Amino acid sequence: MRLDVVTIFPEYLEPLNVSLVGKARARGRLDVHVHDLRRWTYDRHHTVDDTPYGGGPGMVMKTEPWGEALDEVTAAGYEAGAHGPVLVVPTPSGRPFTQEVAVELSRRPWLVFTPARYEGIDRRVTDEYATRMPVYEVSIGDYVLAGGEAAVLVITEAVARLLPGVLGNAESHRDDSFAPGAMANLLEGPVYTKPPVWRGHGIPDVLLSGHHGKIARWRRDEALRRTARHRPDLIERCDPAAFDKKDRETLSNLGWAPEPGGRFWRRPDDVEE
Ligand code: 6GU
Repeated sequence: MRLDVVTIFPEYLEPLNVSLVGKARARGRLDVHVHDLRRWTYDRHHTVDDTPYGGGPGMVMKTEPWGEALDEVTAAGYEAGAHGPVLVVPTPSGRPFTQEVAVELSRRPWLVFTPARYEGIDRRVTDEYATRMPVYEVSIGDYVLAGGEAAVLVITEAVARLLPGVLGNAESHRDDSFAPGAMANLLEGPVYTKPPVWRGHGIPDVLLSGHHGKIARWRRDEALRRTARHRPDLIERCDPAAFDKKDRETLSNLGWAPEPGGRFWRRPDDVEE
């Protein structure tokens, strides 16, 4: 997979050299190119932004540097043999970046990122490139960052670990909390390793029982408990067919009940814990 990132802070992308993404690069699974947007400015101050039409606070990133940068970066990629580019535009007004989007992006051969600072990029830039390639405008969560660079790191890590031969173990992401179809999209419960007692804290006996069925059931109940507490929306969104008899019993013990229609489970407000 080829990645191009155009940014006014190339040094912000340094973490792409370490850890999992760095290893993916070293193994030749990822070919990363970071470009300084200011290379495509020609005034003394290397201006990349200007005041917004219609007034208002903040600055907007100008069309020309982005246009020239993206033309040159895509041309260089094609010349190097890349094909099928996708433009990934990190923005708080994008659609939510989910595991599903990560899986989709991991199947593309070439991602071009345009992290913006200020109030974002002049709309005409995305409109222009949307005539040439798919455009993904994505947000990594309901909060506002000063720029899209951190989002590029997040997206790249989520995508890189899905590339064949990067994680080492193909099983490793099958039961990711948000993998499509995973454990009915439950959060994962707690995990433990040696020593068996640490500062007086033991581990649940069942994990030492050697009884695989009981262990699997315990893990499932812990996942249900954790999801019900931290992400009740995931429980409500679940197809009830994804819950077996014991799941229903566990949810009921946690204060959840099936709706009359049977389609959704909802936690009554008056239940503790
Ligand atoms: Cl992708 N960019 C910025 N600037 N803020 C964000 C975001 C992206 N996702 C959530 N907040």
